Amino acid sequence: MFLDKFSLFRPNRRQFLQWSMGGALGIGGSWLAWQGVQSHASRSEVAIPPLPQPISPEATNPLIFLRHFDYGTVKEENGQRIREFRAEARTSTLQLNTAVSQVTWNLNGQVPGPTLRAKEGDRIRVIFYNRAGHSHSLHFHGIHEAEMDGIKPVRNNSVFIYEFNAQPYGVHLYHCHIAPVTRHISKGLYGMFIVDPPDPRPPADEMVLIMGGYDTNEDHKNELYAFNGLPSYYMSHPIPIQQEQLVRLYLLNMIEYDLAATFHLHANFFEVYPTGMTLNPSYKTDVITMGTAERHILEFAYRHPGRYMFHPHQDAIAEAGCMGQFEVIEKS
Ligand SMILES: [Cu+2]
Repeated sequence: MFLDKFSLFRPNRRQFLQWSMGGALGIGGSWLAWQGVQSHASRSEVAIPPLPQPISPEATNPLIFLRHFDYGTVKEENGQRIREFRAEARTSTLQLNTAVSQVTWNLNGQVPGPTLRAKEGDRIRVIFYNRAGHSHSLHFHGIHEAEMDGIKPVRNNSVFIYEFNAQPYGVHLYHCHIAPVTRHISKGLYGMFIVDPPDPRPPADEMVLIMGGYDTNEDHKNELYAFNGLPSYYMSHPIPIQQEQLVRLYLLNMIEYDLAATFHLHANFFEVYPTGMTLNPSYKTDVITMGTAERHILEFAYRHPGRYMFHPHQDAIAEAGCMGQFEVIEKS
């Protein structure tokens, strides 16, 4: 469905806030929607240490982004459950560190875009507004009809509504598919799309890590790298997790220009669920190699308290910003 002019589908103020802030309002909406997917009781079995204070509440904060899942607005139409998401392509400047800022093409003002989440079989509707200044699109991985494949440009100031069934279950992604795709992805227009299996996975501390690269001088190479948008952020702001708590990590490699990136976890081993498309792990390791757009579920728990790093084992990539730490809090 194509709506030629943005003015034909101008959101009201509340809708705009819901999809643009992604922060306080978005989290509230997501929490309500979550209850349709997983019972309250099972979630309460999971120990998640509080985040350090003070912390900015925006979804652009990597510590908030990490555990923030957007379940959309649930609607019933003709007896079918629909999850409706609102996404706006924008152009905005992101301060990568004290010295470097980058003009990003992004979704809802954040890099990566919001993590969209649904259950297998849900009908997904993504109302995509392009207000970025030039053409973009949203191409979802998964199974859908050709006209919903997101390779057609959506012009500036127009709207396209992507609608399809969420299938199959797994860790998927979305990204802009306008040429040159390498540039549109590396400038920030991508995010994760999680499709949960019909029977939920066991309770765990669930989080998202997306590896990305920034070509800051347009030389078709990456000068900086990041987990969840900001270089080295989790080095200075370690992710608190609890000792012996099962962590379920949804991991995606969105680094362009480099053929592959590895992911290594210190002082531990993780179970691998390839593309998140299995209910049982395939193998156990402590380094995994991923091409661009490859993604997996990793599960692990830490036996000992303390700080443990994670990073690609291509150390040049790690040292240019793709590096972080878990802070394992002693179980009380
Ligand atoms: Cu684009």
